[in-house]
Amino acid sequence: METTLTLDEINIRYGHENHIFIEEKTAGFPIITLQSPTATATVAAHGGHVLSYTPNGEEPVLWLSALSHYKEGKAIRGGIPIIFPWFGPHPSDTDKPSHGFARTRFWTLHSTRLINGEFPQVRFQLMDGELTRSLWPSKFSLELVVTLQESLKVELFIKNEDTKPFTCTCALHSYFAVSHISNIEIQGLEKTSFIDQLTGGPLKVQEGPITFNAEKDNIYVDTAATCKIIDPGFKRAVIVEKSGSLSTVIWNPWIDKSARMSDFGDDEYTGMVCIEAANAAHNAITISPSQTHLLSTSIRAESI
Ligand code: TA6
Repeated sequence: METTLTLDEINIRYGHENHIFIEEKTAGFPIITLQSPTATATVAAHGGHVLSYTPNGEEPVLWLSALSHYKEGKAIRGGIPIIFPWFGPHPSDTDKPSHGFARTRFWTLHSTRLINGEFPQVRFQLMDGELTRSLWPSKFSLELVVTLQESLKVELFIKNEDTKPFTCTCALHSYFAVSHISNIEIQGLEKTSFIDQLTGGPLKVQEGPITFNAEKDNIYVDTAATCKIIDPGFKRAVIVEKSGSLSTVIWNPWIDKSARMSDFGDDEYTGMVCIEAANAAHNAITISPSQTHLLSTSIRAESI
């Protein structure tokens, strides 16, 4: 999005009446709204960050902290942060930002379109630059495509613009709204091996559906499985499909970790859970020059 355009000019160029419009949450913090016949989604240019996805007349499907920051350089707490080019703490330099830099930069609005006259789609881009190269030497381009149809589809195209291969870890770090963390279960990862980030140590194996009664921070590995949140309190299941991902991260901070995060309300942990389409740990990906890796997730809610 050219910063020289006024908001009105941006809406003339990229808006579609009743389906796509751009406004500013605060000055210089543009947010694009996508409206289909059955749902609404919003995406911030900052971080290429999907903020919300709400089927008409339903509870929001994605969770967003009431205490989130909305300013350049700070990751938004909730929605779908884009994690690139490393997942978690930097492997060797603790001075570098956790979860890489893609989620704390302004992305460029590339284009919008309306599919079949009713399903909105927006495309953002992020290219390497001086700052990113000071943190990670490789040349890259990221393209984010968000499409609102029967589901919310989020596609991250990771292209190697350099002359030699690069290896990265990445994730679509989705935060989901739930009625109460103690009353849900996550199906789909039964019998899957995982790294327990809280204890470290050898791989564990998931026995049965995932339930919660304490902090949980698991990286399930070598899995392309679809996950399903069963939420009796909201009388719904949330189906989380993915592609181009061999790790799934499941996280709830519970009480103590919530209290340590300034952008996370002390009691907010009861209303959220993360199911992240990732490539982490030994599922890191290596992309050859001029090649592109597609990481995507599709989300929808169904009544139960
Ligand atoms: O997704 C799990 C995780 O790696 C947790 O360890 C926790 O740190 C979470 O990401 C959020 O990280 P952030 O840097 O956004 O506070």
